[in-house]
Amino acid sequence: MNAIAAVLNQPDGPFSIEAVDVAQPQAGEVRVAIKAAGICHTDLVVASGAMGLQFPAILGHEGAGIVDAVGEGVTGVKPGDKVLLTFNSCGACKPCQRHEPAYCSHFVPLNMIAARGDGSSRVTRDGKQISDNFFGQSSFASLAIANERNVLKVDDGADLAVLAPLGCGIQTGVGGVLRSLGAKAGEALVVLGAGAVGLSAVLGGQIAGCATIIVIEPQEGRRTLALQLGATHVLDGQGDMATAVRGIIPEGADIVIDTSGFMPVVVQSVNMIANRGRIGLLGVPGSLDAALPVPVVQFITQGGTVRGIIEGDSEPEVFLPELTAHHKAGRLPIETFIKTYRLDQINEAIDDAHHGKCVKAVLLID
Ligand code: CXF
Ligand code: ZN
Repeated sequence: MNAIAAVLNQPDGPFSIEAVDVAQPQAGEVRVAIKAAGICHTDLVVASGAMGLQFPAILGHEGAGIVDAVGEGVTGVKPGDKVLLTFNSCGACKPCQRHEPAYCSHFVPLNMIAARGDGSSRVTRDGKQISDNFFGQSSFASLAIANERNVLKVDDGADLAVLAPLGCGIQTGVGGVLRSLGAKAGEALVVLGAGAVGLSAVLGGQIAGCATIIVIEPQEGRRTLALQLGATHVLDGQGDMATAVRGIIPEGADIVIDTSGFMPVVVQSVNMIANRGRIGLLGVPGSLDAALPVPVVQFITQGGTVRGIIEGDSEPEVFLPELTAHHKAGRLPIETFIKTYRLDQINEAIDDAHHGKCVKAVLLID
């Protein structure tokens, strides 16, 4: 046994800390000694088994650590390098060639399944395979196998406990506003939901210079955080939100970004936008049947846009360095909403997240 991992043995857990063996990296792979790993809502959705996860499994897709070994042909990183891990992509399909790896034609099998096409796993427990390769990492473990494409070298002085969530939640929120929806100075932004992704969207709005940033969020503590991070107005989500938004910005919002997946509020977004307004959907609803009815004539008249967003349209090798630079310059104070736990406190961290006691939980591994 050369590692410990938070192993999920059955749907919805609990996770149990167990000794495992993590193989040497193969060609193109990078083995990383994980030091920190954020917990993202997607980990919990997949943990439920709803996406067909094979148990036992190791999840985690906001890992950060130190390169321990590299496989044949890897030239971008070397043992000892500090790295952030992010989503995986094939690099060969049309979206990847267009520098849109978040829309890789193989995104689902490479990220959401915790398996490899050939049925192999790099992690075993008592000689039996454990599902790994979740988002090309499975980083709720002290050692993880990633790929050269989904690791990014950072400065030796980087604080991995703070930067780990850049690899998914933070780039999704900031990138959703800056990259996917192209926020510009002076625009009016509405953010639905003030979890880690929503608060990151607020920070994206700040970076863009949005004149108005309205956050709609039922939890008071999160509304307070949103105001501290740059929201100009907050609403609690009760009643007609489109009327409330137009009470603040009569012409409507240039951008509405949904991070909540909570359809009773999301459906109101079509009445919140100004002419040529853009609606971005990135919060995943609880049901596959969730739908957004668009009043077509009104939408045509408005010249509105509605689009889905994955990972904030990130091209990790370009956007993650931009985000680390924003953090270094004080424009991305994400530590204000990160709470750290030891890996063996993973179940407590998830419980805290469910009960609104933390916004972004990050697990630390010695
Ligand atoms: C996910 C959200 C659901 C679609 C795929 C990407 N993002 C990360 O957690
Ligand atoms: Zn995620």
